[in-house]
Amino acid sequence: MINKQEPRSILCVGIDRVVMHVDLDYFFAQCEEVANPLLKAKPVVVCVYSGRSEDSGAVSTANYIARKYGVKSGMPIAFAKRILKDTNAAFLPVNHELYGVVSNRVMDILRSNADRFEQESIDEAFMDVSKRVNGDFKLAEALARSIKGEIMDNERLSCSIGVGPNKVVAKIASDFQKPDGLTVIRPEGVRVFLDPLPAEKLYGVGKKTAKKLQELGVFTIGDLAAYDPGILMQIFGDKPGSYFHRAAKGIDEEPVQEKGMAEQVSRMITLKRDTRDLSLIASELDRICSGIHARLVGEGLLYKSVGILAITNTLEMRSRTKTLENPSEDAETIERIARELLSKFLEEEGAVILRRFGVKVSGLSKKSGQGLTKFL
Ligand code: DCP
Ligand code: CA
Ligand code: CA
Repeated sequence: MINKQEPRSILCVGIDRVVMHVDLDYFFAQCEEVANPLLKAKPVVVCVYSGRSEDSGAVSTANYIARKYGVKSGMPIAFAKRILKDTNAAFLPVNHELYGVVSNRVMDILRSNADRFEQESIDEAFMDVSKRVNGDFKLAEALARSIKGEIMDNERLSCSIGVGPNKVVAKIASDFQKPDGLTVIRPEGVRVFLDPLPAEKLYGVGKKTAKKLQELGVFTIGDLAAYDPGILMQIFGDKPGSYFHRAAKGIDEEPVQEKGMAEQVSRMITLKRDTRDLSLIASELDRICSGIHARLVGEGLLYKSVGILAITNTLEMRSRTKTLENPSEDAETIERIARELLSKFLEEEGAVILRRFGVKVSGLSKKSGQGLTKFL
């Protein structure tokens, strides 16, 4: 039932708040399809190869054809290969550089269509559009269609959009119909929409929390909304308990706002075997650096320092950092400095043997021009 007593929003007096959540469909695999349209007819599986043996590693994502066979993110690659063995499936290694560049362009489109914008991950973002649609959900629906069109025309990518009175509802709505979905939930429809959904659909309810909730007899978001908030607070803590209660009722006043920047970006890997052989580590180093660079490109960031991180076979942590004179954006500099630091480190520490190795960049700043709409 709709609870008319609940306040809709305290942030936007006068007009209803209208929030969109946009999530690109099977993002990494769809980028691969756009780069090579012949893939569209086949199951496509994007893989993170660990390198320990030929097929070891996990599925990053798969297109919807592969998903029909049961392929899922996180599944072992060998398992996906078995499922798809009688098909013409394509197994591709992750290409973070490509996804970062595409994501960046899509985020620019979204930013240019929002009053306020918040990137949530490489393939999703929240947009507050209250002002530009004057609190009107019909206009918001038209805007969402036009955004889907703009992303399709410019990037050949499909996405799913949820529109709601706040972030919690918009996020669940974008996941409701996929791929190429559009789900609009008006304030008066929130409870009817949320109540029957499984509790795990609520942002912040992970597998562990869902299991605990089931033990309490809470299976749906409606069950959660009806549950005694005092007990939820006792079990999960004051803040999470009260969040679960309010979110389940569709109440959420979190503003849409650009997040503070990450302070550093780092990647770490476990080496195939413990070693101090520069050439063995260096081949991994290139891969790590290009992953870091893709993330920087994706977020439009410059870096000022490059460092290496090492965990020795006796599990000690070591690091070395070098700061540049000016902020940089290029990939080669990260690679070159990381190599220099590594070779100097191995030279200086004659006996050290590495078990894990990583690279980090810090001193991050936004590239100028980022965040401006296309019309400025
Ligand atoms: N990803 C990953 N490993 C996971 C989950 C995701 O590498 N376990 C990567 C690949 C995805 C991207 O993040 O393409 C975005 O994740 P999503 O959860 O949004 O999944 P998709 O975009 O692939 O699919 P969907 O169409 O369900 O949104
Ligand atoms: Ca997605
Ligand atoms: Ca996503």
